[in-house]
Amino acid sequence: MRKIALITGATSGIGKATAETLASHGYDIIITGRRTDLLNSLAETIKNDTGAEVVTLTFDVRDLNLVEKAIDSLSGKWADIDLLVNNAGLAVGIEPIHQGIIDDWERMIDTNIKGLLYISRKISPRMVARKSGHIINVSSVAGHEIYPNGAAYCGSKHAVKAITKAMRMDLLPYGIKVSSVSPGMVDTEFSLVRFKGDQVRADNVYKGLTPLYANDIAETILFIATRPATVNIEDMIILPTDQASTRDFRRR
Ligand code: NDP
Ligand code: 8X3
Repeated sequence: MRKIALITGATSGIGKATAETLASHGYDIIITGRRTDLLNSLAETIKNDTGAEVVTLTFDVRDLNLVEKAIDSLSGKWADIDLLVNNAGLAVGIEPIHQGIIDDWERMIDTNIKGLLYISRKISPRMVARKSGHIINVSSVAGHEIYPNGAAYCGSKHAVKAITKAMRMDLLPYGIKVSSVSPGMVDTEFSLVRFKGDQVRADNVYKGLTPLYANDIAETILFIATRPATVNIEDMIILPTDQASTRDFRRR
C-alpha cells in the first residue's frame, strides 16, 4: 500500500522537489502552501508524471485556525499521515540587531518556529495513536552556525534544532521517528524572499559558485525517509562543495 506524505511549503524550492520525489517513490502526497494556483498545477504535473494521488491544501502555517481546519478536512486514508515534512519557512531581511525590522522577525519566528509547532501538534496525535510515523524537519546550517545580520533567522533555525530533539524524545515511546535535514545554500526562491523581490541581490547570492539545488535536498529527504524501520537519521548537514560554513564560499 502506498504511504501518505504531507509536505508543507510545496509551491516552490525544496518542498516542491520533495513532493515530486516522494510521489515518484511510492507516496501519495498532500501538498500545502499559500499559493493555490501553484499547488494545483504541481498536483496536475505530479499526477500525470507519477500516477500518485495528490491532495492540495491552501493555508498559512502561521494561522492556527487555518492549520486546524485544513488538517481536520482530511478524511479516509488521507487522515493517517505516515510522513510529515515540515519544510515551509523563510528568511526575510538581513540587518544587524540594532536595525532589525520587527515585522521581518515576526514573519520568520511565526513561520519557522510557530508554524512548524502548529502543524506538528495537529498531525502527531494520530501518529501516536497508530504508534507509527516519521517527521522530518527542514532546518538549516543556520541551525548549527550563526552569521552576522542573521540573529532572527539563525535563532529560528536553532529553535528548529531544539524542537526536533525534544520531539524525538516525546515521540520515542511510540516508535515515531523524528529527523532533520540542514542544508547550506540552495538555489530556490529563498533569496528572492529574503531580499523582498530584489532579483539582482538574490542572484548575487549564487554568483560565481555552484549552490545546491532543491533536488539535492529532496533526494536526502527521500534517503532519510526510506531507512529501515530500526534506523533513524538524527540530522544531515549538506553543503555545496563551494561552501565551507555559513561565512566561507569559493567564488570564481
Ligand atoms: P522557497 O522560498 O523556494 O520555498 C518556501 C516554501 O515555504 C514555499 O512553498 C512557500 O509557499 C512556503 N511558505 C513560506 N511561508 C509560508 C507560510 N506562512 N505558510 C505556508 N507556507 C509558507 O525556499 P526553500 O525551498 O529554500 O525553503 C524551504 C525550507 O528550506 C525553509 O524552511 C528554509 O528555511 C529552508 N532552507 C533553505 C535554504 C536555502 O538556501 N534555500 C538553506 C537551508 C534551509 P507559499 O509562498 O506558497 O506559501
Ligand atoms: C539558509 C542558509 O546560510 O542563508 O538556511 O542561512 S543561510
